[in-house]
Amino acid sequence: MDVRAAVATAAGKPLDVTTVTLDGPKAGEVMVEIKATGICHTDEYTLSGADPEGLFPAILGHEGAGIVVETGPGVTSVKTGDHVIPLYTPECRQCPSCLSRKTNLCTAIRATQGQGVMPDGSSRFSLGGKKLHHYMGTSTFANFTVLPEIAVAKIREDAPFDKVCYIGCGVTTGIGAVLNTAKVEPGAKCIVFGLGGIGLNVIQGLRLAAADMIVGVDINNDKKQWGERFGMTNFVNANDAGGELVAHLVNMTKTSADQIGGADYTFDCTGNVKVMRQALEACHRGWGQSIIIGVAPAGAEIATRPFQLVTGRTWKGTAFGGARGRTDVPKIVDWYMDGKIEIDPMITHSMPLADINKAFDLMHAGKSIRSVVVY
Ligand code: NAD
Ligand code: AHE
Ligand code: ZN
Repeated sequence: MDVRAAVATAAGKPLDVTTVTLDGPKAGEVMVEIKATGICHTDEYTLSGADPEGLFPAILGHEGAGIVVETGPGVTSVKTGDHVIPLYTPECRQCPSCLSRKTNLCTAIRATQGQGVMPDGSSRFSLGGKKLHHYMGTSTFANFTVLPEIAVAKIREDAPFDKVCYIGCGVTTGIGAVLNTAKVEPGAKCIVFGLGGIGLNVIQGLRLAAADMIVGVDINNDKKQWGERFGMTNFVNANDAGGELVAHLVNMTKTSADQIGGADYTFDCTGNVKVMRQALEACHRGWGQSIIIGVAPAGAEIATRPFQLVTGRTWKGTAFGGARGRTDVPKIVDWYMDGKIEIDPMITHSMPLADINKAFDLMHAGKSIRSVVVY
């Protein structure tokens, strides 16, 4: 069938909004009509050419919500008409990773997902008879897409697609990093580096966890009021502190009883490896944990003196906030519908698919928190 899609034809080029061909779902797959999709920094990262797994031509997008319109043979967990959020981290509940209970990183289809194809090795998308790659197993920059049934979370039907699509990545990643990965306890002192679409969700996760001190660090002063809106207690412009940023942050966390200082938990939400180092070194000696959320370009490496780890700091990473999609995403949708978490104010821009390139311009200019394409 013909569907409308934004095609990434080559690294660094604007997306080409056009009509492409989508084949129906095969065994174990479902076709979903995507009603809305957010644009995450990771889409920009892959489009820029910085992603070592980036493939072109491809249909990007991984932060969607929609309705199941067709199921392939053998599909049992969802049916036509179900409202769903596509999952770039699926949950098969059968692979060694799912069964380990130690990780959310299901490995059932990761290999083919990284090759831009469905689990049987073929693509459902084509243009003029030529294959288009899927992206992150989701390809939500098309108004219809095909996914394995293990890669959709069924959600309640009264949830608005143009808001809960953000739970498909940013909201779950930020809140999950706090609750699932760091397991922040009430009263904790925390620092969040990068107050964009992810960092603000870390901040609202920290508010849920009842953290005492929530320091936000950014290079854009406009982010001060954004952070405060969701519970940030202090703001630091990294450029104002210069080379003294880490010392400045450690000083801020000192008390009369604790002159060592340093945060209990820090979060990198920038993807910049220099910031990742600052985040680790701003942790408290003996127990501070730094959680890497940002995705860094091909070839980039993190560095620190091993002394930082010897003296009890821990470096951790998290993907999709450690969330098990089919289990946890419906609960996060409930949290939103019950008013426990906020989404609406963070969606600063919405647009039709035809204007999707504007979402990337707004992101580059630091003017948006989240842009959403509404189909
Ligand atoms: P964004 O562009 O909305 O926000 C990034 C923020 O970082 C901006 O406010 C920017 O001003 C700030 N920043 C840039 N350089 C900085 C510096 N040196 N010091 C402090 N702040 C700085 O991006 P986003 O959508 O919030 O994504 C953030 C990162 O998280 C990206 O790398 C993205 O790819 C990654 N990400 C990871 C996961 C995951 O599962 N691990 C999920 C989603 C996004
Ligand atoms: N292809 C990239 C991987 C980037 C990455 O780490 N992606 C995150 C999700 S970011 C969502 O906005 C992720 O899920 N990682 C786990 C995985 O299996 O990819 C690269 O850098 O190679
Ligand atoms: Zn994302």
